[in-house]
Amino acid sequence: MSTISTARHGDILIISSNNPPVNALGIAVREGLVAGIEEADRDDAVKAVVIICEGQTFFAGADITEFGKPMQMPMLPMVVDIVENCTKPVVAAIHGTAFGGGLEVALASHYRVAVPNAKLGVPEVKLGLLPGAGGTQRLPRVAGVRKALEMAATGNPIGAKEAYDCGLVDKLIEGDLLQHAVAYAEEVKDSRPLPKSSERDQKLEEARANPGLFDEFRAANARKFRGFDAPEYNVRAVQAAVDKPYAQGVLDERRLFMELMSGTQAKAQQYFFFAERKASKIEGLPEGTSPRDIRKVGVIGAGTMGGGISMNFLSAGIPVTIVEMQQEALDRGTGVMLKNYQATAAKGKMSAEQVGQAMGLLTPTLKLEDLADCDLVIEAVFENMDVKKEIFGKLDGICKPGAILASNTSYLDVDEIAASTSRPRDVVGLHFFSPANVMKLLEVVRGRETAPDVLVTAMQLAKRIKKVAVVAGVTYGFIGNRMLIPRQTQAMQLLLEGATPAQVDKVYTDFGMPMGPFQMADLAGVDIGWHRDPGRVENIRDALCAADRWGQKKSAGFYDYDEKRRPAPSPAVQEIIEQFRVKEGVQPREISDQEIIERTLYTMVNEGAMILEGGFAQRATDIDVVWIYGYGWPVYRGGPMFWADTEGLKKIVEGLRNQQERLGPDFKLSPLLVSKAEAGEKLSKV
Ligand code: 3H9
Repeated sequence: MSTISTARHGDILIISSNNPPVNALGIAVREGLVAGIEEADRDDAVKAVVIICEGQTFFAGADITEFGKPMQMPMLPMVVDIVENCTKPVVAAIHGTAFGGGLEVALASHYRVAVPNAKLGVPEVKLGLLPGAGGTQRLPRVAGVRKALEMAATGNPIGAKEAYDCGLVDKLIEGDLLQHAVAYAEEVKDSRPLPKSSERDQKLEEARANPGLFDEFRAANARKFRGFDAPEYNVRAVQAAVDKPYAQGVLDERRLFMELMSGTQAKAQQYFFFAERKASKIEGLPEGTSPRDIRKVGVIGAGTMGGGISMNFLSAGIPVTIVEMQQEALDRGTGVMLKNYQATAAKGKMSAEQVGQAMGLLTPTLKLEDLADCDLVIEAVFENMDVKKEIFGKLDGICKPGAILASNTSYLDVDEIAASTSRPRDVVGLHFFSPANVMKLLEVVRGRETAPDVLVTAMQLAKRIKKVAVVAGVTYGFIGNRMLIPRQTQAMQLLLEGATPAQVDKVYTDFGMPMGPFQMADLAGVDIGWHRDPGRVENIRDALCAADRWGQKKSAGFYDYDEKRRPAPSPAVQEIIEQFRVKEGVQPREISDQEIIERTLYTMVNEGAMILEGGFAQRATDIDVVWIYGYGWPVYRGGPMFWADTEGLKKIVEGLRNQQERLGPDFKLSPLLVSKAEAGEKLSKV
């Protein structure tokens, strides 16, 4: 069956695309569209055209897999011009997602009709790009400059109703889309002149009268756009639509598009697009493995983690039984959950009714036995192997056969936990990241004996609760936290040798991270994992904890905090650091930013390579997904493995070798990293 087919409905020509999964505008679609429009132009019997797509969606954009390959004619900008210049009225019939190049085809059509649940957007900015087929010039002319700016620079789509309200959609269709689109085409078939988006000017007037609008938009979004190239390019392209004639604006758009396309950020963001989608694919599963049915979930522990984890399921409409040991802790935990929901409702992101519905699915209890009918139980108590083993031993006796028993441990050996049950095949790690109701990442820890269907269930469930799941092997800290260890160790060591927390953290924020290692420690709690003996002070961290400097929660950690939680360098911390220098006989020296990068980021890359070597991650892209979704690695740097490739593996190995002595006797270079560097290969391809 051909990708694009045409059919007649009386005097209306229907051009229909069938290019699963998302009707991307690959070469066959582009050729077919042109042929369809030519057919309409040629044939006097055709009075109007409907462009429609089969399957899940209208064209979801250019075919991203073609990027970076030699361009094939006709290119999309030519195709949309051909659509707009068709001598018969063209109606775009939209369902699903009219995204990117897809919306550009719709904008070039003379009319747009859409079903109410359709979404329209130009998400190119999320791929480090801008709409490059006239979208930045036509969208402001059709939807208005403010709307176009917002859509192009953020990449967020709008719903069909909003699109109708701003003039982007001419008619909302209830019922059969094709039938109504054909009827609409009949209505407009004799209407002339044809409304060409590129010729419309009226909606640009407001912005022409208010040239400050663009700088206001930049200022209002400065934080969100920090570090990214593409949002500013999108703003400039939309500005060109206002400042210049259409023909000139299109040339500006093309130039800006090509500049972005050739940059590293676009490559990183496109790499990440595919990395994220690859993460859900599990290697080595028997064919046809089907998931278990999860209708009811149990969560043990109503603390910050347990509460956050529960909210994910409640929000997805899955009932949760939550267990605590004391009534007071149970009440506190469920109270926090309700408050969190209410805060979301106050922001208008949830209705009071939805809050009621979610909380109505929650059953708080003090009895572990109440988990007997749960299909999945997630343990979220504190990190102590003995406690976890005891709980899993009890669950083994309580839970129904086939129930999945999961631990939310962030470091501990899932195999050892599994061995405390008689059903290790049903045990899996589900490592949520804090705050668990917000963070998108889920590490699914595959134990030695974890059954394939348990793994499949976990990955599918992650989708249901809107998480991005990555499979990790059993190793201390799994993927993310294991890589954090050398980074935190070296960051602490750098303090001793002469750096300040602020200097180290600034290297990270300049790099594009939301915070550095010490800001992160203060946020998470400096006391996490502390032995709790103020008399035992063996390192800077112990000293901070002993001095009650546990981080933001105590308004003191590596920084001092004011009542608005704004950090300031702390003389007390500096004194503690100096005491340790004296104690260990360390002479402070000037530390360069490059050394901070080599000792904390290069070591992370090295650890990532060792994780790959050990088979604890399925692929390098998974490591990058973990760091982008779990730790705020800037997506425009593509994750630590991708970044290492852009930095150059030879340079990384050299940097690590230069630092070898300072990295200490336990530091080992990853043989995989070295061999890739020597062979001139890439790490992110593993
Ligand atoms: C553009 O248009 C540039 C132009 O302005 C200018 C050009 C000159 N191409 O996400 P899913 C694959 S840039 C190729 O899991 P969902 C995807 O990899 C483009 N492949 O489904 C996956 O493959 P696999 C602007 C694509 O239902 C499969 O489709 N457009 C493309 O959760 C299913 O994807 C965008 O950025 C593509 N454009 O979500 C839209 N899109 O099964 C990007 C998807 O092998 N796409 N695939 O893993 C999306 O946002 C979502 O895919 C969508 C569906 C919402 C459409």
